[in-house]
Amino acid sequence: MLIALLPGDGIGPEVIEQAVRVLDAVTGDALSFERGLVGGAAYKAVGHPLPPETLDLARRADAILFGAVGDPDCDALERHLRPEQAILGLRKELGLFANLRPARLFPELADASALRPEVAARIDLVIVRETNGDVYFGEKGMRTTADGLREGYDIMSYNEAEVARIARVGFETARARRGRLCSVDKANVLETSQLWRDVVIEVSRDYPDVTLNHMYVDNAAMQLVRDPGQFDVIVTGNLFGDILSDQASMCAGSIGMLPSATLNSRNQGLYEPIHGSAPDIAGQGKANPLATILSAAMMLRYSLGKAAEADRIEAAVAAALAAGARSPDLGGRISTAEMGDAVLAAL
Ligand code: GGG
Repeated sequence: MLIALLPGDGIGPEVIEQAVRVLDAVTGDALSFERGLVGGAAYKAVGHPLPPETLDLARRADAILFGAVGDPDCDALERHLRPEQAILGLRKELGLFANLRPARLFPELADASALRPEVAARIDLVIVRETNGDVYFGEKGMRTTADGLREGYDIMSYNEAEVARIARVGFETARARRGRLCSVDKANVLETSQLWRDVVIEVSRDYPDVTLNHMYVDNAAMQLVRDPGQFDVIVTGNLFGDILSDQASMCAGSIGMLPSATLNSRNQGLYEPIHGSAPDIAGQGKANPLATILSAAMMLRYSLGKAAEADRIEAAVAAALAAGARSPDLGGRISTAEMGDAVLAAL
């Protein structure tokens, strides 16, 4: 099975290296890895954040393991050349529309959560984020108003087919868990959200066994901190999901802990930590590789049919934490490689 390894920028290569060590340990020689350039690293090497060779590799691969993109050296570039365009381009080109972001608190990390321990203990949810539409892909630009003011715009749009297919992923995910789906929108203000709500209700007729409720995104942000235990699965749009999942990560201890899978209709997947490239700590061995290691476990489960191996990795992460392994984001001092060692030792 071919895995496209796209380490990217900043801490991306460091965390990917640890995930590959863990994958090698649990799968033997069942996986072959081919590396590709992506993000700022690709721009600097060949002048584009998503070179055709990388796109070709991603298309050929059974799954993609992605690090992170983002590089302050590229801040002044035109938007289409910025590192972040690589992840947006991969999602669009491969039709990767369903981003699953599980957030749960490993019991050993209760002290690392931003919440009171008794509240944090209840967090165990999945955010299903749509990743092919919304303001990320609508028409955008810069213009000058009649008064001579610069004006930026990003059009937010969703059509009913896009909403229906992500809603189905939300319902299916909820059906396989505790049977509760919360659809998050801003239907009191946005036309896209009104359509979103209408379509989610239409799709819900096929899922009578799933309990559906709706929540405005501002309320959802507040409720995530007040009582995250009320959520099972949240389905929402691209922008709201991006923001809410970063918030959920701090409830679960650290943004360094949250993995993700982004799937297309062929179940091909891109797997990545939800965190970005963290240029401020790049190259210092301070990054927590667990979100990437847990993303590798999701890859084994969702795209490669290796659920037992995925279980082993997740159990080893829990055991490493139970044995006291803590990177700086979790209040400890061990390095990126030492965290990888701790997971390997626990396997
Ligand atoms: N590994 C996640 C990552 O690299 N994030 C950087 C980023 O800009 N992401 C945009 C997005 O997730 O929509």
